[in-house]
Amino acid sequence: RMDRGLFCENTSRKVFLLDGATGTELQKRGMPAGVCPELWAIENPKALMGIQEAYAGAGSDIIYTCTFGANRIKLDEFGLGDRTVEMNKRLAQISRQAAGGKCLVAGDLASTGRFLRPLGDMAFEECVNVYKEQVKGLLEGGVDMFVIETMLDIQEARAALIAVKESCELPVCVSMSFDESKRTLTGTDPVTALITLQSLGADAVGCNCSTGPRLMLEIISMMKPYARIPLMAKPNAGLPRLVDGSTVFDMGAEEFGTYAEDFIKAGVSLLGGCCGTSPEYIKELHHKCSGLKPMPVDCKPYSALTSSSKTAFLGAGLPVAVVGERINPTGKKKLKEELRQGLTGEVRRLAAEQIENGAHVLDVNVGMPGIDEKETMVKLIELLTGMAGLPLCLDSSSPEVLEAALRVYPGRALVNSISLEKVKLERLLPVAAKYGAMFILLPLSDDGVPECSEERCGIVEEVFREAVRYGYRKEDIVVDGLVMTVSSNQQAAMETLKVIEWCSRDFGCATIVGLSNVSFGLPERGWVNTAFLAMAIDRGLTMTIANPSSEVLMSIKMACDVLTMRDANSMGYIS
Ligand code: HCS
Repeated sequence: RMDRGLFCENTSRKVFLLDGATGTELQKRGMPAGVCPELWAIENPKALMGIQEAYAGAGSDIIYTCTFGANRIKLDEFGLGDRTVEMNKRLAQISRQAAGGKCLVAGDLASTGRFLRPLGDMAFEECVNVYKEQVKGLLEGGVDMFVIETMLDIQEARAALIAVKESCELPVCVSMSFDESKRTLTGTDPVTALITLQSLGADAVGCNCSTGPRLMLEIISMMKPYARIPLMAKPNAGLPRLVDGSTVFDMGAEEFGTYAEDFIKAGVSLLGGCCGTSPEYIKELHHKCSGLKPMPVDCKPYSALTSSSKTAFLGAGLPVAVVGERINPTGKKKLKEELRQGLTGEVRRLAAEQIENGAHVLDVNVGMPGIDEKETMVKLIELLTGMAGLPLCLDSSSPEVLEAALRVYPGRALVNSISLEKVKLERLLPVAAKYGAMFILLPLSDDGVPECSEERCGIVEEVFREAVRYGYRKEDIVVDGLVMTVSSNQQAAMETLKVIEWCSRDFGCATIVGLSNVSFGLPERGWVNTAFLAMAIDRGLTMTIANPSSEVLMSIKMACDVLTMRDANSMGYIS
């Protein structure tokens, strides 16, 4: 079986050839329309073995099990749901036999055909469990690795990825399908899909089916600058056409093969074919790829959060991102009352208002007595991902709440927050890391908040050292400058500014600051807060957690973006 480290090493040294189509090849070998393909393959093992042996012979390094529709939900359509484990096991065994030790066998997972909440009615955990059952059968059948393919919905892809990762240590690749608008059916663009799945721990990401090679090349080129992992592509044999009720793929093997070099130059390390391709196409790829090496992983450090439909890049040279702080019951009577009653009108209103006023990320905090925080958090995430499209900042100090939130959040979230406090490091950090979230680092410890900047910077380094053990990089963290009240300590603002400057210029990570503490006890607090924001932006601040409905604050922020060269051609300011 393949080991994840080895997979990464091998795919950086050599282009891995995948197989070609299974479904359209089974049809050529007599599989009638309307039957369950997986059952037909089990009952006609020679047909399946013939296809897979031909792929191995043509040069495929990895063949996929014929289990595309072998999850319980799909098999139930044929009354076969109860045979899920047994069928997956058998189909994996057939592929093992066909591979004959010449190539690897990837256990194939694909869509259930149902939509997850909030688009549909399937609960996230139900979906994870459906995939876990299939994974169990495939593992029993002896697969070397997994591939999750033709995914149309990022949330379903996440569920399948989590199912594999919670079941075994084998490498797992995820391949999405994008249409001509370069989005998945449920609206995810290629970069967002890549960043989301890569941070969740996929070993390779890419695309298959739907388009022919030409459009797929563009999609791969979009992903490449952000890919820290190998990219994969499995295009169809051209764009499908409907002729007399059946689907026809026009591109011949020779023409298909002419794209091989372009794919490799665009950054693909795993290349094969999808619907309409055959062993002949793989032979062409094999021929064209011989002597070609994959492009190196060449991705500059970047900080990014995603929702299911967009990526928010953060960092030097980009406008300061505003994290809307309003979805937090502290001091909000109406919100508290509604949350207690299980109502969401006020949350919707606060979200809409913040989006309208230019928030880039929404913070969600539901920590208050008298409610089930976990249940409320999950409910609000489903609500907000349905309406907002903005990345979320998940704000809870409970590891259980955080894990439930990160599981259902359909992108790469920002966790608020992790400090040097023992419980945070031991309980929150592993959870944030498991889901690949970015996190806000609070420079405080069990002894409290140090007043001087040097001590705070020391804490940043200490927390970061711990985070590195979980795979974190500097670009994955956002340090909170932690401002205290100037009216009780005149040094407070300046010390925070020093932390921000040190992080951006010396340590090299993103920063955030909340504003309201600084002015506590002073008159005309808005002016003090806004002046402080402007000063922090000058020191390199990346984000602020604030109320985007404050006009003065947003106006000064946009003016600062112009003055600090973060707003190209002043476009944000003008509009
Ligand atoms: N591996 C599957 C993908 C279908 S989109 C097949 O049939 O080739």
